[in-house]
Amino acid sequence: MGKGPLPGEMHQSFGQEPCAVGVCAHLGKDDAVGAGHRPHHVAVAHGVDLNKMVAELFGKKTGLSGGRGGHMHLYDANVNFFSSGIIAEGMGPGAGMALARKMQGKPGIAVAFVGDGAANQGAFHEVLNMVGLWKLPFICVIEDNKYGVSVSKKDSTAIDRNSDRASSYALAGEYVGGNDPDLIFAAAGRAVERARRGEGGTILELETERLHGHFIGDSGAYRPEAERKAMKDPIPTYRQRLLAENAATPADVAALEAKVQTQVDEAMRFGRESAYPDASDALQRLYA
Ligand SMILES: Cc1ncc(C[n+]2csc(CCOP(=O)(O)OP(=O)(O)O)c2C)c(N)n1
Repeated sequence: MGKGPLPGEMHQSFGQEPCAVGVCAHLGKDDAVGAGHRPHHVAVAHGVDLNKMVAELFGKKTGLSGGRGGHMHLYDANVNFFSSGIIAEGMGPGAGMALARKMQGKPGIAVAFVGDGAANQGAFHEVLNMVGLWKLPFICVIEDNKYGVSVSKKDSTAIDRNSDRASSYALAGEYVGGNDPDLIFAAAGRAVERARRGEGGTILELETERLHGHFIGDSGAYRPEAERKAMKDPIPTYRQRLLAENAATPADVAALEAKVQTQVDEAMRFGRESAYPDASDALQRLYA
């Protein structure tokens, strides 16, 4: 941790890709998206500039925030995307962006991605109350990977499904099991259409998997062996499904993977080869 070219620790999203893709496929540039401390899958799915995002992870001058934000604090105004290391921080600013759109009569909705742990934070409940009261075009997506660091959802949350809390806030609530991109896409479509029609917000809780530890270096030894073995990587699983259902040919899949690999290689090259910010830059953009 902290010894390689990436400064600080890294919270990865392996396994949670279906949540990001299934929701963001319904969104455009007018829609604001806020993510948490594990934001990269959501950022990529919402169209954040990949080169600048990777440069930001490397702490480089060409990064989204000039290397100041690091891997948790990503900001891309071009697509209305932000993320924060403060748990549930997407809620307040996200609902604010929904309120601004409603008051100014501007198009777009706001979506906040939070974890199941974040759903026990005060901001989650306070914000959802206002979202319900003011019928804001806002969706709270809970990525239920069943853990907050090393504490399991069943040891920290009074009810099985946070989506059941929706009626307390005059919101719609839906739970999607199975980390299935198609089911997530369908449920997200219902929530997005509802928000766009002005009918109010939704708690969309998505069962997913955190395939790795909480951060790089966390072995996840606190998880029962059987639970760890049962986890499935959704990407090869979906590839198999596409092929089995003849929705894509092996050549289609290979071409898509090659295209993505080229984009990733280019972003890595851009990030590695970019310069670090000048030391004299450290005190810029500070507000006292
Ligand atoms: C307000 C606040 N409290 C505590 C922390 C420390 N912290 C970082 S990640 C985390 C657990 C988050 O769990 P969850 O919301 O389920 O997200 P996941 O890591 O599973 O994606 C905590 C408590 C923090 N960053 N912010």
